[in-house]
Amino acid sequence: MKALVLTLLFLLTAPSEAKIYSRCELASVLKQKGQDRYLGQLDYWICMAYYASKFNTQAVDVHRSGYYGIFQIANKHWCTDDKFRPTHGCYKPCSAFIDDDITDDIACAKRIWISHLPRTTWWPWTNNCRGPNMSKWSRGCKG
Ligand SMILES: [Ca+2]
Repeated sequence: MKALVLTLLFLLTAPSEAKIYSRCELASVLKQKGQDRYLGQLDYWICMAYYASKFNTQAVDVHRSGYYGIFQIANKHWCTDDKFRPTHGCYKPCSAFIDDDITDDIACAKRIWISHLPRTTWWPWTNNCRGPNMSKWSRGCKG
C-alpha cells in the first residue's frame, strides 16, 4: 500500500515533460533548429549537452548558483528563478529550460554563444569538448 501511495504521489508530482535525448536524436534536432549552421560546431553542442546534462532536459544543478536543462543554462545571467532575476539574458523563467521542448533552450544557447559570457556560463562542461576527436559525437547519425 505504501509503495502504491508513493508511486501515485510520484506520478502526480513528477513533471511529465522530462525527456532524455539519444545522441543522434539531439544531433537531428540541433540540425533542424540550425545550431550547426549557426555555429558550424554540431559536435561541440552534442558533446556539451552530454557533459552538461547527459542529454536530460530536466537536469537541474543547484549546488552552484543554478543550472537548468540539457545545456545547463545558468540562472545568474540568463534566466529567472527564486535566486536570480537578470535584467538581460534570455527573458525566460529557468523552468522553461527543463521541459521537453528544447527550441527555447537552443535559442538561448545561441544568445549565450554570441555574448561575451559563454566561457563563464559553460566552463564546467565545455573543457571536455575540445580537441581533434570531436567528430565522434555526430558519427553515424543520419539526417
Ligand atoms: Ca525548453
